Amino acid sequence: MADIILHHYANSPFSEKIRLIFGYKQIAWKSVVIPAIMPKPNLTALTGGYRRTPVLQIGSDIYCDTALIADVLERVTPTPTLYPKQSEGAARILAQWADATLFWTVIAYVFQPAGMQGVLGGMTPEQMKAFAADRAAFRSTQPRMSVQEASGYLPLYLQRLENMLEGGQPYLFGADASIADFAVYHCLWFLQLAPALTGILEPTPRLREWSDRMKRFGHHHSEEMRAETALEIARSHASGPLDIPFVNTHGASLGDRVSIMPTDYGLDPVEGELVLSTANEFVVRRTDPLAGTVTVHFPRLGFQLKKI
Ligand SMILES: N[C@@H](CCC(=O)N[C@@H](CS)C(=O)NCC(=O)O)C(=O)O
Repeated sequence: MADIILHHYANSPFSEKIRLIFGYKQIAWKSVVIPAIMPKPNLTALTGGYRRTPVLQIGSDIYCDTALIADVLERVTPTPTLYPKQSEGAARILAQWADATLFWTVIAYVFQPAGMQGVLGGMTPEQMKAFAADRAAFRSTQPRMSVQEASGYLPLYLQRLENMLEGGQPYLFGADASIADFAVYHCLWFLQLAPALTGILEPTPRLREWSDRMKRFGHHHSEEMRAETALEIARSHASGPLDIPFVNTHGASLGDRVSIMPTDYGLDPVEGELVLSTANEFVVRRTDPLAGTVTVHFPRLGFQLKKI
């Protein structure tokens, strides 16, 4: 199999979710560091416009969104599993909540003056201005949560998570880690990049211990890769087999030209030829001057497909 390549940057919470899954599953990976703000020409050459972080690449297969990336890593290395049978449904639903609700609450809480130093501390005033402008456009499609609101919500959410650990079990759904642990973890990891704000975790000691336990999975072995090398790999590999049954809920057929984009924020559409639509995945093929012919995969949940 071709190398497993993660396009990411250090301070990205969703990237930390995937880096920690590499640690959990002991998957060796290549690391391509991408810019935190637009433009990201080498990344969008691979995806066709999708700019969110992270993106996974295996040969010329490009996987967008960490919900799908987690499923792909489960296929590549099934053990230890992210989806223990007895809790799979609940774990996936809790993960979806954490990736949306908990994530944006933590973001709103951290981006107050006392927290900003921790997460943006290394930036010059110009870089901070560019970052703020980029993110304002990026999330303009959703209502903005105030620090006051976030300060009220977050203790409640943390207490609910603490309650889940009350029986003394090591992970949210019992003896084994699941996708829910990784989705909740990346939010708390980001919060802890702002030491001035971590007092909010004081009333939840089990959650703090759980977070330390999660951190110990580490990131396993990675090697830096240049973006140009990743593009060369995309150009020189054919995509993997797509022999999964076709599920049509959009009136689009295989071979149609379609556009796919997220439904929440960062609404950059990706156009291509529909080559697969399964119960939980959309796949398009497109050709790019830098990346060659690539196959771009999206999860069905959280994405919108339109026939062009
Ligand atoms: N649902 C997406 C969310 C990804 C996301 O929001 N990532 C943030 C960074 S952690 C992002 O894209 N920020 C803007 C950027 O990096 O350009 C996923 O699970 O991958």
